[in-house]
Amino acid sequence: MTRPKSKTPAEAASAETDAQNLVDRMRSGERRAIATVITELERLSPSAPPLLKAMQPHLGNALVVGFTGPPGAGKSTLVNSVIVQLRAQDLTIGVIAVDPSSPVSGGAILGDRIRMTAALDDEGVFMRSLASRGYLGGLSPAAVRVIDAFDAAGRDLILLETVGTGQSEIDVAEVADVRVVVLAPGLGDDIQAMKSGLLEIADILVVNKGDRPGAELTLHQLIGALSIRASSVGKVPVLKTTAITGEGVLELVQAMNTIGSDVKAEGAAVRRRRRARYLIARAAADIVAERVRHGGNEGLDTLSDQVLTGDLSPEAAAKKLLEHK
Ligand SMILES: Nc1nc2c(ncn2[C@@H]2O[C@H](COP(=O)(O)OP(=O)(O)OP(=O)(O)O)[C@@H](O)[C@H]2O)c(=O)[nH]1
Ligand SMILES: [Mg+2]
Repeated sequence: MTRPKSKTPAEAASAETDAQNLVDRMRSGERRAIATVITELERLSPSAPPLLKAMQPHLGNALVVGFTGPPGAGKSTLVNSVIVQLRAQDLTIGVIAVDPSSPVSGGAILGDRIRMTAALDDEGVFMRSLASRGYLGGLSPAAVRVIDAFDAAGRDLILLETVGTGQSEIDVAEVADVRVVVLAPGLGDDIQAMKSGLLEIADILVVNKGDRPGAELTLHQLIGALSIRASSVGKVPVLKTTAITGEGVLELVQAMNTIGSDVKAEGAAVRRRRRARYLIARAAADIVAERVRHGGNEGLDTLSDQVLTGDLSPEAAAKKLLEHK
């Protein structure tokens, strides 16, 4: 294998200038520049480090709003309605849809394009779909880099859609400034949500498909479920929307703004640190998975034997594995 040659100082300087130019063009609203930056960051290409460096002074202004919930609850349709409202206020938006591969709607990126029609032909909206494969339906570290690209491009809001199953809801909780949990009447989603911990992470709870029978019932069940949690009473708005008509969406946007301004008051550093912390946790998990996968690791073999013989608990072995350099 040939090692990549390290850059000469002249090459490094020119890479820095190129990155700076690209970031400047992105900040002036040039769509092709945004697309290029996102692609380079997603791939972690050689130009990614200078780009990240050039983006640094411009990070921390955008509000990241995560939309999560069961497949087919109407997240994409709702995001589309939210975009319409935000555009009426002249705010610029970046949208990240993590391809859910949902069996309900087919989960295709194409489907999102159809439902997010507000994003088409509008200079103020830039949409990017990402695959979640390989991340247990969760968010990939690439999604965080796309958030940074939109942030550096000066977008006011970044809307992030993920399916709330397993890992992804936790990921959304970690990287989003405001977490909107979207449910719909029927299908027992409400009960499932309570079990799966979706309620735990919600800053705003939405019962979408308000036009469907059972919407009121679901709304009251949720308010009931929240009232058991003293910490959530009066803090988590429970709203009803009909994404296909836009009903209730203005109230949702108002709630997003109210919570968003509280979060923004924490300062950009707090929010960016949260994103960095998530990336570190993800990288750490990858390192551990890699160590475990690689058989023939002497330390791991010894630990496995000790667990087998009962000399070590799996938890104690895991701690030792983490200490192992
Ligand atoms: N009746 C009714 N249907 C809706 C509403 N919102 C969305 N839908 C429909 O519900 C279906 C699923 O909507 P999506 O927006 O794709 O749902 P999603 O949560 O993004 O789905 P996944 O991304 O696959 O998890 C579509 O057929 C929508 O037209 C609503 O307010 N009322
Ligand atoms: Mg969707």
